[in-house]
Amino acid sequence: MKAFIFDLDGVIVFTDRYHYLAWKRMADRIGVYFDETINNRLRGVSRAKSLEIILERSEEKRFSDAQKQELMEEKNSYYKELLQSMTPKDVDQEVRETLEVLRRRGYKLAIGSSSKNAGFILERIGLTGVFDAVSDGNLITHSKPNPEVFLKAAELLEVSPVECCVVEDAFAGIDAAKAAGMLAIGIGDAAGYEAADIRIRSLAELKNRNFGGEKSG
Ligand code: B16
Ligand code: MG
Repeated sequence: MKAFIFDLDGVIVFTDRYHYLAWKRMADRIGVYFDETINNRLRGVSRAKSLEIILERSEEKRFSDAQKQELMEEKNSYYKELLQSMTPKDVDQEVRETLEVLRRRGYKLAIGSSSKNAGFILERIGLTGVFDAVSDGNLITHSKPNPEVFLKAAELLEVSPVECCVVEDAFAGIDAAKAAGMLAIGIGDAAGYEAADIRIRSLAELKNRNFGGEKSG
């Protein structure tokens, strides 16, 4: 293995509460029922697909593309307002340490996230310089479980897909990693997903395993 590709939300940092609050504010404004159970279905899912899931509960069934675009922009502006409160303290020490150890061992590190706000979040939490590449929702046309976001990360890192380990919390992300021909490591929700090649409870476990390809000396 030569590289690790990390999903962002649910692996490096936890912004699902902010996604929930922002979608809830939008849904309340247009009078559509939305709760935390429905929110669980949005994990790792693109913004457009998330909106589709929320609008399943709407009495008004026909929304034009322009209206959907506006609703997504409304949610995103609430979400970005909430992201403003994030600081480097939102990253667990264990996460920082693990990234540092993997880097010292000679692995390349990338982000593979569906989010179009990945760059902004990395800036807020002070991790911008830690990754050799950021593949995110702005670079792709197909969301997870399509492998595009991870294949793009491998391309940016200039490594072959079979040399990459993906760390993911969403089932769709594990499916995407497998479809990319990469080693899929499940954490959080995905630690209970049998399609994952390896299941871990905390990122620190990565330090205790040998993935091959480590720098000697
Ligand atoms: P945005 P990940 C995903 O991030 C989130 O888990 C998912 O809830 C969100 O809808 C998606 O990003 C798109 O985010 O609206 O910021 O573009 O887990 O792939 O890092
Ligand atoms: Mg995720």
